Amino acid sequence: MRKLLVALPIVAVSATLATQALAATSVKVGDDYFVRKGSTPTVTVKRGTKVTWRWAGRDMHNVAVTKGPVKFRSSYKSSGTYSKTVRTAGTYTIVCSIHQPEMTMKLRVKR
Ligand SMILES: [Cu+2]
Repeated sequence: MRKLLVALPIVAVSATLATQALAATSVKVGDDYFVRKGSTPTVTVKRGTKVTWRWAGRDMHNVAVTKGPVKFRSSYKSSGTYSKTVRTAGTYTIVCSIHQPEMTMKLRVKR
């Protein structure tokens, strides 16, 4: 009985870590683009994915949903990351408020 009580919490923690590791993706925040320079990129993820935007340039940018089932936005900054776990399926139009409409991306969240 004593062994069982100790073992259960460890199993629960491992399962949580495995789920988080699988459902995560990274999006580059450049000067002045998301993912890559050129045409508007589409990033497709499954519902429940933790999306992390990583600032890679030198200029100030933010991440702001202008159209989509849920609105969210980061602060303005020139380095670091912003993460959002997306739980609602649909297509999100995301811009940098300073450099839109050039700096735009689509985030497609599948069921
Ligand atoms: Cu910007």
